[in-house]
Amino acid sequence: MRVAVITASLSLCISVLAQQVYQAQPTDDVWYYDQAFDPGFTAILRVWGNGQYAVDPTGARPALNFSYALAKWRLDGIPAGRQYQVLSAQITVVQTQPPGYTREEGEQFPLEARPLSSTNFTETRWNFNDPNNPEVGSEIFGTSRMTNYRTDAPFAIPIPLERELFESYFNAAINQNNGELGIGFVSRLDPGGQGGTRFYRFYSRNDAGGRGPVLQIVYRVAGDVNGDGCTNDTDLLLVLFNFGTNNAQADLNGDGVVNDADLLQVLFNFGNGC
Ligand SMILES: [Ca+2]
Ligand SMILES: [Ca+2]
Ligand SMILES: [Ca+2]
Repeated sequence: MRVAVITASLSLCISVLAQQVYQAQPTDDVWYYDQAFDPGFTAILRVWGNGQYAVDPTGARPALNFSYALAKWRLDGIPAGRQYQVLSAQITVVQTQPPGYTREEGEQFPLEARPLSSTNFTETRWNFNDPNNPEVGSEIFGTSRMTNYRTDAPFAIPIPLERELFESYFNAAINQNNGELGIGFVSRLDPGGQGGTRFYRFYSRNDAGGRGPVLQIVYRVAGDVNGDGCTNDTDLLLVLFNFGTNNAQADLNGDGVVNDADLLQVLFNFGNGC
């Protein structure tokens, strides 16, 4: 009887804010290209590659055969000093009308979201020749989907991010980079074959219509079942009391069942955020 009462009261607080959602446009985005006009404040970012590579393999700055877009976000409202579990993450950009590529070309040569070596840039002080400009990493967090492709209107390009790849980058941004997270947009798509018009053109944060890139992250404090920001014995009990059920909040790894894998997540993160 006593256990039943405790279980009921724990279940009541289980639904409170366990998962949180961050969603925002970048604080800065720039068109990284040697001939870029108004790179910090252009309303349209442009990305292309050489058909084989998305990032110049010589390590040179993007010019002629390559064009990148850089963006950085400030992860406001997510406290440092704890580890987070990323449940899902996605960047959505909006392609201008009309696209310079077919749906098939978009699928074959997707837009890629990659890490940046630093967030040491701003659109107001952007200088193509600055030796400290960020480098685009080799890891690919996610590639674009052409599900909304159309030629008669701008369309949203979702770039779902690989949860496990992105999670450590997200944690590093919060705990080691003052909450700043940088993303490089690149693609292998080669404009050459289409008279120079076949490349990604998507709105920047400076678009008057507000159609700039949006980063959405669903996250929670790792191991924190009840969402109070601390992983402790309360969370342990919630997993134990829901053991064998499909309780969504206690199912920390999201595989549809509360079992020892979820218990281990609490134990490995015990004390996190407390
Ligand atoms: Ca910008
Ligand atoms: Ca907790
Ligand atoms: Ca589970």
